[in-house]
Amino acid sequence: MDGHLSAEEIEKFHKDGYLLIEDFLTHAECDVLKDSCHRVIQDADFSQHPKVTFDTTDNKQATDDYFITSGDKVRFFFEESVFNADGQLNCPKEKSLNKIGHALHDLVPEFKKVTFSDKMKNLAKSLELKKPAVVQSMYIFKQPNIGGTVVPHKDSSFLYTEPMKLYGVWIALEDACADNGCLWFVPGSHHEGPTLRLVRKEKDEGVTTVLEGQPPGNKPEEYIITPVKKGGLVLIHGDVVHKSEQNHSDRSRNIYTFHLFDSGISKWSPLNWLQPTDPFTLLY
Ligand SMILES: O=C(O)CCC(=O)C(=O)O
Repeated sequence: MDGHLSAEEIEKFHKDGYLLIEDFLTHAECDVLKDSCHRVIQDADFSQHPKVTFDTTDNKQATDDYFITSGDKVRFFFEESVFNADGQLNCPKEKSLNKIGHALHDLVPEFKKVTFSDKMKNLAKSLELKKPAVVQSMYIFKQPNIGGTVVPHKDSSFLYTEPMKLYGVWIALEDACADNGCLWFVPGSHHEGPTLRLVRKEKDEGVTTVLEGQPPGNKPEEYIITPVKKGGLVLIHGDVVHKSEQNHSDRSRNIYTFHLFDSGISKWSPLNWLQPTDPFTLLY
């Protein structure tokens, strides 16, 4: 796999708003990212760490300064259920995290290597992106049994560009199946823009964000389950509706994801929660 898409794959992506590419990374390449993430966690001191959780069902985190200023950092976000009443972790730290974000692609060499690889450049070239800029990256854990739901959403609700030229790259570092919380998509839902926007508001005491509008209202039967084997990549159009369920299994479902937009032909919204401190790094 060298990253180039066939004409059929490109057509399918434009029709459905998402595309599964099997075996994009080798198992060894996946393990390098998992090991690197493990090292980042082991090196972190969580004892004095802010207890910021990440739960897409309530959006509390998005008003938090720790979240809003995480665009150029490696920051840790916890699952809801991992703290005792005294604020201490009730499980090993590597089992407590919901995700790490949002600058792994810039700050951690192993993630940088995969993000800016020739394969990834070929993928973007297949989509004829003029000046793709990488805006954020995340490692999502979906911990065994407690890994939380990601509610139905379009990524464009959070990372808006005008016109919409946002793409998500989502790589399974372990098998993602029905029972450990794989992705579900509403094919074709990318033909309409978002009905919900997370909007940045400057206030006297700092920056906050507000959700404006309504989340997507698709019926359960419109969603197509998308299991992905370790190493598979899902290309996600910014406007396609997708979600994932809680992990009900004893197996984790670790993934690496990042987003890019075509800065050659679209503009980054000044209302996005994420604003570059330095110019976003270009893929090419
Ligand atoms: O990995 C997941 O469960 C959801 C990821 C997702 O929806 C996103 O990053 O937009």
